[in-house]
Parts: sequence; structure tokens; C-alpha cells
Amino acid sequence: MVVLANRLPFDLEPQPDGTTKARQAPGGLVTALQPILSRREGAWVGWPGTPDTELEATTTDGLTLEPISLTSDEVDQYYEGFSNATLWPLYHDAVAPSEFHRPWWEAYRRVNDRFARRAAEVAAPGATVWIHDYQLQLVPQMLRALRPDVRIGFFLHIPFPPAELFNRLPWRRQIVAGLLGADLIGFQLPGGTRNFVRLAKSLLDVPTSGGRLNYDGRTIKVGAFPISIDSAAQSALAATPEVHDAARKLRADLGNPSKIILGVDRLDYTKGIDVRLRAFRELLAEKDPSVDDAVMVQIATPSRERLESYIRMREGIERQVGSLNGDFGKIGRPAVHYLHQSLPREELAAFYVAADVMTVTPLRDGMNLVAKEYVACRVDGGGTLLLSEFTGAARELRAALQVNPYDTDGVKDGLRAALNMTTVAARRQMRSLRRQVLTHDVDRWAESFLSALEGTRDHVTEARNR
Ligand code: ADQ
Repeated sequence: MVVLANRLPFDLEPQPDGTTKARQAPGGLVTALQPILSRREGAWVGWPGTPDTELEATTTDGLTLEPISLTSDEVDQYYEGFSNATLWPLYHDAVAPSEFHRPWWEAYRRVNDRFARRAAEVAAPGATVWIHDYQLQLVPQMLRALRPDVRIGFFLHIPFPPAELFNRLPWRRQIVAGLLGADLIGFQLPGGTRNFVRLAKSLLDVPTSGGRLNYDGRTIKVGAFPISIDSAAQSALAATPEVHDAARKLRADLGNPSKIILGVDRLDYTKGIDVRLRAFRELLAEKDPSVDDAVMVQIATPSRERLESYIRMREGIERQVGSLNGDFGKIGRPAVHYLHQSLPREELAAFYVAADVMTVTPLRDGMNLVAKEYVACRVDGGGTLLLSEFTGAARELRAALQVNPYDTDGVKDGLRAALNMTTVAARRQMRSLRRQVLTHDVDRWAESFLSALEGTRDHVTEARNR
């Protein structure tokens, strides 16, 4: 099996002595896939995170890492440009404006071609190749042309937008045709599947029937595969005495407030960090709760720090935090504790265990693993989840307190309700959420995607008959 993703699961850093140091890279995709691949012998093709560096393939724990090198210009144009300043905002409801530049598109094509060629080199006859996410949407078609014998799966981790937005893309036909090179195209939600099918029909006249599309003489399956986390491992981590003690210490360090409100996100404008800060500000202004009763902790991992829209958003959020603390804090008692840091898993788990209210308020999110991690960590059966209805997770975590992040009054009401929820009601909510998260883990996600992919055509036989 060969996995392709923009990033390798490890940052490979060349050392002065000529050796290479591997450091685990952050992010939702890595968190999701690592448990699966560590159990399968396979190859992972991806960028190691440093531009202008040629690295050799290395094998760690039975997994071969195949580094793709990118020049600084390609990082600017393919990654930060086309992937993160054209596609990312467009696929997230255009909550920030998308930029369309022809050189970015050319770089995107060139880098996708490099990924396809490497996959064609390393895949065994009849291998399964699993391609991930919006940075690599042209690879299925490119790889199909090079290696008709391999079975190709594609999974999109972010939302697939409706035609009204997607059709703005000058290269919309090429993207849809690129994806159609796969045997199976997976989305997080049925809505994404429907958007894609509608676009394939309207842009490329692709006939469809019952979740299958016919294109270029082949049948392509499409479907929804909501991703999840390693729920058992996350629960087990939260149940350790170390995490338990760390959570107690956190509460004490915060001054033993009656309620801790938590946010954990990549610092991204889609995550609605400003939404929860605004709602909390208004509640503090109404003294319900007061700063003596409730404290907010916002942990934001640095992300895409060179992009203008991210620089502006960070400034806005840090201004909000500053003014909240200036207006409502006391000496030794800030209203919001803000960490612009990436934390180790154990520390993050301690925050989840300590938090009375978890706020997940994205304006749009493919799934949102943080919501699931919080639930998995609540082995004590306590805690309340406030969840945006525009996350993929909202479809599964029905028992959460769901809010529309565009409705400030609604978010305020939700936050107030979460803070005032009785222990009995909170436990009932958490019981239902845990049942969902513990029975729908990342293994089940991968198994269901891979078995749907297995069920597609028999490539080896077909290639032999050609
Ligand atoms: P992301 O947008 O990165 O993922 P999410 O699903 O929430 O969003 O995953 C973030 C991951 O990073 C979580 O595992 C979380 O624990 C970790 N993380 C967040 N803040 C951290 C911090 N300060 N320190 C350390 N770790 C931190 C994309 C899509 C999502 C989709 C995933 C998986 O945007 O919608 O759920 O892929 O498909």
C-alpha cells in the first residue's frame, strides 16, 4: 500500500553531520493516519517540510518514507498559493476571499505530476494507492495514465463545496477530471458527495447511477466516510494517573475557577476562534458568568504563518484576547489564557480532562477531530461539548449543544447553557457522545474506505487482459 499526502508524517531535518532527524509533524491528517500505517508495511510519499532539500527514502518502523522535494518557489505557489490561498478558502464557504493566479495553477500541476511519478515508481504491481486531500486532486488521473494496474483511492479531508462556489475556479474541469482518475472518491459527508456528483454531471457530462459514475470507460465509486480518531488510545491516555494529576494541577494553576472553557485549534480563520471570544466577552459584560467564576483557555497551534490572511487573523484574535483581559481581567486572574503553541498529546489530554466546557465553533470544517478527542478523553463521563453545526462532526455528535457560529446570540445562549448545565444532563450528553466516538474510530473509517476500494474493479486481471 502506498499513501500520498502533501506532508510526510515526519519532518525530516538534515543535520550538519549529514544524518537526517525525523520529528513527528502536527496536523489532523497525520493524527488520523498514523495508527493505521504503523500497523501496515507500506510507503508514504510526501513533502518533508523543508524546501530546496533532496532527501533519500528512509524506513522507520516498517514504513518507507519517500520524500518529495519542493523548491521555495513551489512552496510559495503550489502549497501556500494554490492549495492554501485558492482551494482552502474556496472549499470552506469562501469565508476568506480566494485568489486565482495562473502561475500557482502551473505549480500545482507540476507538483501533482511529481507525486504521481513517484507513486508510479514505488507501487508494486496491482498495489493500492491511497491519495489524500485537496493538495493532490490531479494525482489520481495522472497516476492512472502511468499505472493502469494500481487501485486508486482518493479521500478529501475538507468539505467539497457546492457548484455555486466551485464553479468560480478557472480550472474546475481539470480538477474534477483529476479526481475521476480514482476508483473510489471519498468525502467526509454525503453533502460533499452530492456536490461532486452534480459537478461531474454538469461540467463533464458524466452519467451516474446509485453512487457510481462512468467516465473514460471506467466505473468510479463515490461515498461519504466520516473520519475519526484512535478513540481507545485517546481514552487510555486520558485515564492515566499522570494526565489526571496534570489536569488537577492545571485547574489549581488557573486559580480553581468553577468553570474552565477550552478551545483547541490550528490558528485558522475557518475555526471560529473569534466567534467564541466574542460570545464570552458579551457574557462577561453581562456578568453571567463573572471572571471569578469562569476562565477561558484558548490553545492555538501556529499554522500557515506566512500567508497574509493568517497574519491578519492572528492579529485580530490577539487584539480580542488583549482587550478581553484589559476590560475584564484582574491581577492574577485573566479572563482568557491564550497559548500560541503546539502542545504534546499528553498535555493536550490534560486540558481536555480539566475543561468543563469544550468550545468548537468553526464557520466550516470537514470533520473536526478536536471535538472527538475531547469526548474520548472524558472517561469520567463529565464535560459539555458546544459544537458548531457547520462541522462534519455535528452530523455524528448529535447530542452536543449545537450552535450556528454566525449567530452571536445563539452562541452566547449555547455557551451559557453549557456553563449552567446540570451534572446529570451533562453526563447524559457525554454518555451518548462517548458511545458514538468509541464505536466509530479511525480504524473503522480506514477499514470501511479500504474495503469499499477493494470492492472496485479487479485491476490486475483487467491490465492482464488488455
Ligand atoms: P485540521 O483542520 O487540522 O484537519 P482537526 O480535525 O481539528 O483540524 O485536527 C487538528 C489536530 O491537531 C487534532 O488532532 C488536534 O489534537 C491537533 N491540535 C490542535 N491544536 C493543537 C495544539 N495546540 N497542540 C497540539 N496539537 C494540536 C483537517 C480538516 C478537518 C478534519 C481533519 C482530518 O480541516 O476538518 O477533521 O483534517 O480529516
